Amino acid sequence: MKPPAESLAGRVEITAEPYPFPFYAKHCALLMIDLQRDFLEPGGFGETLGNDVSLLRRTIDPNQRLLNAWRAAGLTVVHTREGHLPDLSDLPETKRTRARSSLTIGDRGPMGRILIRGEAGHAIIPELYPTAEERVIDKPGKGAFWATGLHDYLQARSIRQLIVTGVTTEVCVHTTVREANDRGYDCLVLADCVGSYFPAFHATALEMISAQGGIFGWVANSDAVLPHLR
Ligand code: C5J
Repeated sequence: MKPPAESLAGRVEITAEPYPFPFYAKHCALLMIDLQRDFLEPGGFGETLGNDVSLLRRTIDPNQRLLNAWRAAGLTVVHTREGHLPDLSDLPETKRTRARSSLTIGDRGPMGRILIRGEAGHAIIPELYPTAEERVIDKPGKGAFWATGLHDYLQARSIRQLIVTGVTTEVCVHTTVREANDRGYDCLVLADCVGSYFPAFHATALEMISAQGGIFGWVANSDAVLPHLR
């Protein structure tokens, strides 16, 4: 998807792999995937699956710096939350029965019912909490485009590019980047702002994005973006 011609004057190049990302700020949204208590705090979905949630917490500071700069620049921010309706009507049986431990989605844990909309664990972490003006997309799947209005929302705002952050790198971030790629968005994934419970998966997932000439998109660090927001 090419940005509208009148925006070309706004193009800057962000240092990235596999080559510089052509950044059109007015046509780019910051897409923050599932930075929820259920994934980053003890007692949530991530921990019930046996994961060390502290591994994701290194993403908080760089995401905060980026979000503050993005807000100050007046650009579009979209947050997503993975979760299900309280009656579980949007939860496929396959998802309920896999990725479980002693508890599964909908069971009661220390932060309320696991991965259920409106429960304490479903909320975005306080450090990155959305403002009232920022769009929050609730998604029942791993990808942010499936069964949500995200594509329509972005199209209505002439958004053609996404800077993607959040958790986890190889699950919801990767699924979303693949969905976005198929819909014609250019995606830049920020390595320091995405995280995984599995460091090896994180590294490989990022390589998979920028390999083969950027088959799914670009990878950089947030330091490469921040100077262009001032
Ligand atoms: C997972 C996600 N890992 N947000 N969800 O189940 O990546």
